[in-house]
Amino acid sequence: MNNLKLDVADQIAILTISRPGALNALNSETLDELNTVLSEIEARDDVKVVILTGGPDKKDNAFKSFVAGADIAEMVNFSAAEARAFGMRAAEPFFKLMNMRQVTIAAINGFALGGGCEIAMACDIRIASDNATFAQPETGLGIIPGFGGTQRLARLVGMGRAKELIFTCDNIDAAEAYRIGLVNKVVAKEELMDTAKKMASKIISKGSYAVSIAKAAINNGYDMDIKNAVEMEANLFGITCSTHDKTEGMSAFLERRAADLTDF
Ligand code: CO8
Repeated sequence: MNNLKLDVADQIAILTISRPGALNALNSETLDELNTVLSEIEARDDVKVVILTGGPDKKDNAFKSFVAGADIAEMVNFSAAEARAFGMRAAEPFFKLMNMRQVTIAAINGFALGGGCEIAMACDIRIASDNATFAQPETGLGIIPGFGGTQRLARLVGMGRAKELIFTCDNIDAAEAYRIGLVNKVVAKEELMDTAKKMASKIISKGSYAVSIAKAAINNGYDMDIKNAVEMEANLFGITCSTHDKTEGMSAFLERRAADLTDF
């Protein structure tokens, strides 16, 4: 991979977007690499959580950007058809982040602008460093958020705030992103990766198959009417009741011992 780095340890995959000369902006090659590597990760039983983050900048090697957006130099001459294809090229890996059986955490270590904010929103959980900046600057470039931003931002922070951010292109800092519900947590930048890994380890300590089924239940039910959604949940609950982990987890509780949860 030219633009991604993958490190796996302790059942956690750290996936680093690394385009040091472009503040990790997403070009076609990066999106394709992301699509491939996410499929490979989903097939691995030794990875339970994926942490997505940004690599250092080339100028001073400092971690100042998560992802500074889609690659403007690539987009500048797009025809309407090429732009649509580019949007769909991102949609596939973004849906993988959202729906893969592993939990995905965005560790946002700086600029999360345009497509950077959008890829973070495709993850299950967002943790930001206190130097992170968020914005949807697209309308200032004469385009709209095209990597799912008009849809996912409204779902996360509500329609009014999403419209304000998209219409004004305002930058917001990590504290404001937390206040409006765009991120789950804000920590000092030195603590970002440790915090993300600690959360990952806590998630891994639970029943991994149950976590992945809970993720599917939340995602699938979100856009359903409540009656069908609760029925779908009951069906998935039934599936979790047929697992080794359910027998082991409940027996361990009754026998006052630690559970050995192994399903995935
Ligand atoms: N694309 C390409 N290159 C970029 C991008 C980007 N999004 N952001 C930064 N770079 C490059 C710069 O051109 C520069 O390259 P070089 O050194 O060769 O000139 C290098 O990264 C460093 O950037 P700066 O010198 O500008 O660094 P500063 O610290 O001065 O500024 C900023 C940092 C404020 C982040 C600034 O770089 C900036 O404003 N970047 C653009 C942010 C932006 O507008 N992002 C949104 C892009 S549009 C988008 O994401 C649309 C998504 C949906 C597309 C759907 C298509 C269908």
